[in-house]
Amino acid sequence: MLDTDQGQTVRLDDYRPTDFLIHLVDMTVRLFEGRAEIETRLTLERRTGTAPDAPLVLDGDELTLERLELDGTPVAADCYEASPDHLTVSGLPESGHFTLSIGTAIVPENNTKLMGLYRSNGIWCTQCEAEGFRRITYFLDRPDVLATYRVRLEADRRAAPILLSNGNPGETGDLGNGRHFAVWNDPFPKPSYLFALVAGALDVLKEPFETMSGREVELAVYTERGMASRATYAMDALKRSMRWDERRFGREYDLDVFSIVAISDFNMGAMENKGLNIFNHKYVLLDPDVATDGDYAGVETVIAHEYFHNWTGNRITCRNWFQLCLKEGLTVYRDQEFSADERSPTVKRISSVRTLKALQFPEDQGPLQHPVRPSQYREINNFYTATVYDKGAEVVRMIATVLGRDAFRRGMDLYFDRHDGEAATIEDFILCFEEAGGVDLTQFALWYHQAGTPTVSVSESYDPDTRRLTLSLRQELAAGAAGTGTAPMHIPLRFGLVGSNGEDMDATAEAGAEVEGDVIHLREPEETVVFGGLAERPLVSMLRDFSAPVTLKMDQSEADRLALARLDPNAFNRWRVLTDLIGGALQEASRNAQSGGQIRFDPLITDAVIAAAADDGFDPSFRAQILSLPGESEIARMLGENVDPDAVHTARTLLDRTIGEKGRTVFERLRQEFATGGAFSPDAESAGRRAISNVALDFLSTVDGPAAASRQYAGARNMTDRMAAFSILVHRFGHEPEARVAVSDFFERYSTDELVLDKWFTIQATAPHGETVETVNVLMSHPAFTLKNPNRARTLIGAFAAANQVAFHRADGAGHRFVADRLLELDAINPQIAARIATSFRSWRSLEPARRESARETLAKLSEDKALSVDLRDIVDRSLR
Ligand code: B3K
Ligand code: ZN
Repeated sequence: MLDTDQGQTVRLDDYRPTDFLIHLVDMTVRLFEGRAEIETRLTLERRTGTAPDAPLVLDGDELTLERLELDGTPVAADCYEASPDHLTVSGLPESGHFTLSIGTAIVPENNTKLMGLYRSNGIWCTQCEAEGFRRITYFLDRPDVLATYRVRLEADRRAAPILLSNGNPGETGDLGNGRHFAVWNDPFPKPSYLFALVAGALDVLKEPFETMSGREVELAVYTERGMASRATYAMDALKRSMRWDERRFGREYDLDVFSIVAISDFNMGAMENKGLNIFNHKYVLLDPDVATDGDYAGVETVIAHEYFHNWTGNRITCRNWFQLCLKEGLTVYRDQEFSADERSPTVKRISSVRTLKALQFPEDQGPLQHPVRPSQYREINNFYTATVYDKGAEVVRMIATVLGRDAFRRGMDLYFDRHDGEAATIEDFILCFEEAGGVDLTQFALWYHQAGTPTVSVSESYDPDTRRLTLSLRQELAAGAAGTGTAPMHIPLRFGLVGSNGEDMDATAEAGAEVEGDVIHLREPEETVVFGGLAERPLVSMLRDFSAPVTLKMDQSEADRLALARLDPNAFNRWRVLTDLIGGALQEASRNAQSGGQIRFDPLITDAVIAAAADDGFDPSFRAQILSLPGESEIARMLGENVDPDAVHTARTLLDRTIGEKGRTVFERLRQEFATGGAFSPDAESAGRRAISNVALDFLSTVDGPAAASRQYAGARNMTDRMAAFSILVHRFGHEPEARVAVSDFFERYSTDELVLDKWFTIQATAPHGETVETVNVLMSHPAFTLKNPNRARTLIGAFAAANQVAFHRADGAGHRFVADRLLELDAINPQIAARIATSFRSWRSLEPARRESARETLAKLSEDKALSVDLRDIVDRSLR
């Protein structure tokens, strides 16, 4: 029996199907102030081959049983046992269908974990993934139990005029006493984690959508009162997502209605419940006055992601939670492809790779390392990680690279055909691509099973006499915390050989590793490839579009890299090569700052960055990416050991100033050309113009001081420009009066808008000074702050720990202790959020000795606390491992 209640380890090898099948779930939920009564009538059947006397063991979590009937008759006391965690029923029929009616009662108002049924600003709502349904009723709460649902909701009409659940709407009516009811039927068998209900006084934006086969669907976005006008972009993104999935993957929507509900207290971004997606309101509500371009892009991505789950996750779900990447990695891949098509593919790829490197690489290279498909866990909620999501998406992308676009699509079609209505596995998924592409993916599948970031080293030699280029390739995978294997992987390396005219040269692979079009398939620990017929020595452009999630080590001269930065026809690689050069320079500068040495930056590198920014041949959004230099955490990750965040900060600040000084005229021109004045439009091109104008302002401020940022702050006509200026003022000029004025002005302007206040907290929490520890401590007592709201906790404490290296790792340990104390407070309220924030300690071993010791002590002290939740203990103990 799978059981995580006590936090024991759950193992993939222990998986076995349930003894019973659940065919139909017929629920009645009666909502009252301070109480919810749930009656669940399950139609069950013993699975063929199961022992005739095997009891039914249902999962619960903090439940009390109020009533239990078998086929309409109360179950005798000696035939069942009920505890908060389990309901065990024996003496059940050996064969045929039978019904079990279970009564439970809960208090949604007291549910601060926000798992199961809870209330947010008066609205009843649910979150069941991964194991929240068992907090509502006793159930076989695991993803391989698929049932159809009929749900009847009853509530006071004034408190909850809107009553929603999964599927299609059924009967509605009056119950007298001011109460009413609504019935919902979901014909698609689904696991319990996709169950949802919402009840409350909500506003709605509705629009029709005609699917590709001509079916009418009613789309609805529900918001808290007065907020529906902020849902228009979300609605637009939803329609574009639906159309795109039809076009790109042939996937059509399948119910009569599709609803999104925006909620203010939510543990994550959003949830793909069948036909009734529930969202953190941050990913629905937008308005140019309160939302930045980043917020618009985020809404588009999350709306698409949750919608795409309807096929990858819901119609085909996961056999067990070890298969989480089957839905998450694949759905991230799909949403990335959508955004690439809707916006600029290169810029989208750059931003996905930045995310991967910022979040997944440190995870893969530290104590929280685990394979894309883990084989054991203590708390499944701690496995909704960058590895499962983002590296999972990279693995799917590599399958597409290995197969090519057409065969990949055939593989997806086969997957949808073959597994629709099933709970599938990674093996099922891979097999579809092996069949569709006629390829053997046995070695490739190691990407799912081996943790860690492989290093690929490349050296080159060109022989002008034979006109041959030899590439020597080596792959290495270090043994890491996960203890998975280190066997050589199948690594697809997209490449180009660039001539001095800036065009890719035609070359024939004459010997060595398999080369297919522009992809080298590296399979052995060491391989060479020989290319012939090259009239001149080419510039080797390797790992184009980041075709594999590896660390690339190129034995390439600075001159070649700088030439590639100018010439490479692959724009992604132009960005990468420049970023690598800058990254190298920042590492050296940080080491020098740490040892008291002199810091100087190679002018060839800084000039190359400025030249790329000035190049009108590129989109503004691409140029803004070039100018977004590696951040302090990224530099720390590249350094890998003995990190002193103060030294990193010094180096980074000096680089900004150096580029600001040298690039001054370029930045002034960019400001003139791209500073936006007209009406706000959220499209990618306009966003790109704002991005480059604001990054130019940032560089200019390093030289000219805060005046221009202050002016932009005061006169801004949209939140993107205002936030950019606000961030410059607080982060670069925190001790100047201009910053203090902006901090109080910002609060006054937006004091009634939670989502904007989140930005106010984050900007202050991420100010890179040691004193920010004290500032954040003071902000904890601000009337607008509460640990109970996950967004607030994340934007103050979470942002401080994740994005403020200098203060979080303050030399005297105050940052570590402050976060640890907050984690304990938060753990008592909402363990999932506490565990998530605690992952910021994950790279503690790479700190310099004094800070490392402070982090270790802090973690060790946390670990001694007997009262830690399973969630937080799991992260703390693994981090110490
Ligand atoms: N599937 C949800 C995440 C659930 C997290 C549970 N701890 C949202 C998503 O990935 O689409
Ligand atoms: Zn997802």
